[in-house]
Amino acid sequence: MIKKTILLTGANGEIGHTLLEELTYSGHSVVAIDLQPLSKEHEALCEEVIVGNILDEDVIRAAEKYDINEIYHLAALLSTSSERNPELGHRVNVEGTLNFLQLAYRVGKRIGEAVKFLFPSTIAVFGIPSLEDKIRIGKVKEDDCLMPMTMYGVNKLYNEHLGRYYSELYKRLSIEKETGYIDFRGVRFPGLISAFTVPTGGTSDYAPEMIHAAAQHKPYNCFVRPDAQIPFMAMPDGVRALTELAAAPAESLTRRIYNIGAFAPTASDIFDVVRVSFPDANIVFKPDVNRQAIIDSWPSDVDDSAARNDWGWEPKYDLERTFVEYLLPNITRLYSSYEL
Ligand code: AKB
Repeated sequence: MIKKTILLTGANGEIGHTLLEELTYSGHSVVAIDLQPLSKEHEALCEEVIVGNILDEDVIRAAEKYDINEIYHLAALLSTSSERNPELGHRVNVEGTLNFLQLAYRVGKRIGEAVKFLFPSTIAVFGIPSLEDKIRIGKVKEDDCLMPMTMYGVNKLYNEHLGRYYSELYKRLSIEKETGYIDFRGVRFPGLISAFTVPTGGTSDYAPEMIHAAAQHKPYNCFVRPDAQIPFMAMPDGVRALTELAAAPAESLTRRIYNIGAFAPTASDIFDVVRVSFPDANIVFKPDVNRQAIIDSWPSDVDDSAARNDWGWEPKYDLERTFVEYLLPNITRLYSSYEL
């Protein structure tokens, strides 16, 4: 294995923790960025932790001194948070990404090789006008229904184009060769479910919130209808998707952005599985009209055949395996250690 230097933004977030562990256990050197300091255990895994805002030039400068081979740019303001503060969402999601694309370009030029830029995009880039259409359309392909209904979806779709632009077209009118310094690749994540962290500010949060509340014997008001349906994925599969896409030979890739799927339960399917493990779970469906509308605009599932064909994507966890093998053992241990 060749040891790489990897820059990880949003290291303290939902995906960040698991990805940091995975990258460092695989022997790579990780420079982490987050608004908040990392736990002592996570900090110990890193070459350096830069605590600060991705919009701050000092933060960019501190990261740029490293000869970075790969960037996993996870820092973002999720869909509900961006909908509550669209201008802030735009600044964090678009200006933040632009900062790191420019950093990747400068580092790539300095070290003379393309910096791989791994980008977590989202099913929020899709926008379906009505529930009838959602049912009729079923699984969406990458280029279908790209009419996002949230600031977050708009930002992420634009970032996908920025990544393509910086990889293929940036400064194309200059005399010197200026492309080839960034190799941008991304997956469109469905809702992610982690045993260790509960996301903040997303709209797919009802699934992880329901599960974590039940495991802590806390009541939970689910903010979507029982029939609400979008795709979900267990965190280990999500992290593996990013690292497998990073490792894929460039010749095998036919696109820069891929759909990835795993399972597509309704909220009531999740409720049923939760109740098997936690029969006393106190979950009530109290739909919030606005958050429900966001979920209704996202597809019920994705067609991920391009990822399967090009780089062998295959989820290991369906809903049942996510519960039985990943969530239950870890979540029970997590909350029983809190009770000690
Ligand atoms: C959100 O709900 O905003 C995210 C997403 C689906 O991208 N989890």
